[in-house]
Amino acid sequence: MEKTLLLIKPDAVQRNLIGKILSIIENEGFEIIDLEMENISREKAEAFYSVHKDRHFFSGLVDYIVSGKTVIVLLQRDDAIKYLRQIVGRTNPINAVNGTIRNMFGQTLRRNSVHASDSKKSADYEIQIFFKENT
Ligand code: FUP
Repeated sequence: MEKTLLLIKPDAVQRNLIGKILSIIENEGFEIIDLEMENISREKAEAFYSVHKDRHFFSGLVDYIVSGKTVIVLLQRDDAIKYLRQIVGRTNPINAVNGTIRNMFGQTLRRNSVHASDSKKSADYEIQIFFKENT
């Protein structure tokens, strides 16, 4: 079994989509092994997105993720990282395949409803930011 991290971002929390998104996740065979809802601090957000720190969109991305509550979900499943990326869909909702989470709920490139770890290395890094006791 493999672990991965899902964030339900402020745009989706504000539109009352937590239940719908978690229901999709559970129906796809993931086990929710831990879950928290918080206003992510700027410090944690900058660490979480540090891979993007030199990109033009970094400050806007950090401002957005700290703008409201986020649900942070630790998941487990066979092939969890790749499978979650598949059901989440492409980064920009405009490009996301029909039926994927970002296709159904995403609003813009930034307000794309969810985050999913993109590799084993980033999953390990992202999980320890929020769930130190699970690493
Ligand atoms: P993803 O792994 O699909 O979440 O996408 P990236 O790691 O490429 O981007 C991280 C986040 O930055 C995305 F959720 C959307 C946001 N982003 C912008 O806000 N503007 C951009 O120009 C590119 C990405």
